[in-house]
Amino acid sequence: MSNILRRYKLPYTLYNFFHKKALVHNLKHYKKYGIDKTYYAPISSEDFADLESEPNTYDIKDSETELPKHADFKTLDGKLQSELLPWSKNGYVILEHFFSEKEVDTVNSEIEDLLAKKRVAFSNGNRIMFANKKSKLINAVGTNPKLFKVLNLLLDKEVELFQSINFFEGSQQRAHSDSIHMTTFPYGNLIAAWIALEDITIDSGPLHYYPGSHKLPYVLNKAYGNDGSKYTIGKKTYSEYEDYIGNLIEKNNLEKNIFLAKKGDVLIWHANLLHGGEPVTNTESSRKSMVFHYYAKDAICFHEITQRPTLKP
Ligand SMILES: O=C(O)CCC(=O)C(=O)O
Repeated sequence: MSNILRRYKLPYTLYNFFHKKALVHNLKHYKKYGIDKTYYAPISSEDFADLESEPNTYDIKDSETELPKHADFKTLDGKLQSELLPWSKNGYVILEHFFSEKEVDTVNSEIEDLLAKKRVAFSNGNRIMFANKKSKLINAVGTNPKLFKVLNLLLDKEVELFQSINFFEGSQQRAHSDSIHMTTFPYGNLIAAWIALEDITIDSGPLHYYPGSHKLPYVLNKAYGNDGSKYTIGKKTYSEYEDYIGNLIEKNNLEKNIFLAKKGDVLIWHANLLHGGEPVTNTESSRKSMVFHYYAKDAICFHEITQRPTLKP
């Protein structure tokens, strides 16, 4: 699609019209929130401007004191329990050695194999999207029962795997919140699990994140003047969004943490936690990692920038 056409909602709407099966998931939630919309119509935060967004449990209650009361929490081992407690305060948790070296090695060989067989390919420069749809093994890692239990606990609701992204190199992405890409209503019904597929070095463009940034207001189209019109999506470029976030970080004096993960470590982040990738200072270095994004099952799912409802498998 040409860049001019990309700004119009009509081509997306037509595409959506022919993908009903992947889009009907929103309909029952539209009804619940009194939104009068077809499965193929554009959708953005503008549609919820008059509605109150219901916060998730640990956005209003402190996970430190409340999680231990949960029956599923009590089934986890002590190390994992203590790793989950600061969720409300920090907006992320780190699970050290969650996956064994052997499990990670099978993922790395599977990705190599998928690439060799041309079942997956790099897109957006340096990432492999949706390998979970091509590989039972990758899908099984993303739906690992212990990981699922943790994600369900942190959101206090049932989640479903949406996508995987694999990297061989650092993303070098500037800080952003996933809620601009994979948006939900109520807000905050997305959660991500990032897995180190090797020991990560400082020069390879490690993941970075801003503890506590999930408590800032959600930055959606309106905040950075990207509303668009009845027929068009917003005009702002993605780097204008990133500049807005950069200013927000500065204004709020947010501290940046760099995740020098060990192979098999997992970092789970909140839908609104600001994160990105450090610059790669050694171009010879690899940074093998895989991130899974999950939606809560009971939310409306869409892509705020392009105002498209999410296509679900
Ligand atoms: O792995 C990275 O460097 C960033 C990944 C990321 O931003 C994301 O998956 O949302």
